Amino acid sequence: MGSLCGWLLPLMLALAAGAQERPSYTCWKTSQPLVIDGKADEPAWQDASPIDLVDVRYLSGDRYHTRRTEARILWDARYFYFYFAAADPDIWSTYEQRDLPLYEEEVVEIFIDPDGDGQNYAEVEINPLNTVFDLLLSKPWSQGGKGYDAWNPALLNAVQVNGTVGDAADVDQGWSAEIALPWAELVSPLVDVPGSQLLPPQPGDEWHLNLYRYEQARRSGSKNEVQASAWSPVGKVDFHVPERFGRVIFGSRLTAVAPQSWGQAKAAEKSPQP
Ligand SMILES: [Ca+2]
Ligand SMILES: [Ca+2]
Ligand SMILES: [Ca+2]
Repeated sequence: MGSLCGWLLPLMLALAAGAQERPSYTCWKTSQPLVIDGKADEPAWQDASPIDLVDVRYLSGDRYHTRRTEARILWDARYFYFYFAAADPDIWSTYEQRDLPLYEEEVVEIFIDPDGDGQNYAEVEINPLNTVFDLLLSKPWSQGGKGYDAWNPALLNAVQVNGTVGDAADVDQGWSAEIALPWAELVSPLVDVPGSQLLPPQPGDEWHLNLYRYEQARRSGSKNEVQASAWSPVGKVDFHVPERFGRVIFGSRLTAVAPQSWGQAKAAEKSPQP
């Protein structure tokens, strides 16, 4: 009995956590076109629910890094829109050509697995120099997946830097990124990303995705201190964990609804409101 409980109970808890305890987000449809300039000053962005990224390593979903990251998501008939705002006292990046390994430096990242099968997903990264790394994957690297960086969708992307990129002598405020991914670009002969999902999605459709950030505090003469953040934490510093992606439900209109972080969802389960 003891040995049975010893492995069965943790397994059941792990299965339950994987099946249920992931954040969800209602992604509202914007009726006004967005100006992709790296700024979220459009009314649609102001009404979209903010997501606070958490430390990717802790499944509790309630550990935050000192350099905070906020994200918002919107959609319309042509585009899937993402906005990140990253607090950062020392902004730096060096890569200026598409598909260089931006993840070695400072970057925000979007992973999209529309049908949630854990395979055939898209990865889009952008750094403070407005350089893009975009890739399709057949499945996670840990499962022998193949990556196709020949996928170069016609993104609209812009960043705003409140400070200077690459100057360690001054103190920066942070940087923001605004990205519009055309739905049509998810169709590729390289990898079947949409699967059975409709493009553009229909109101009520649910997709799986995650949002990440690498923030690297530079240390002279020693290894950088890395702060890795996620919308849905995965329990380790590995972003290729599609079974942990959060759930995005497409809404039909723009409205202000309080977002629910994963930590808040857990708290609500423990103490249901009357
Ligand atoms: Ca804008
Ligand atoms: Ca930094
Ligand atoms: Ca690419």
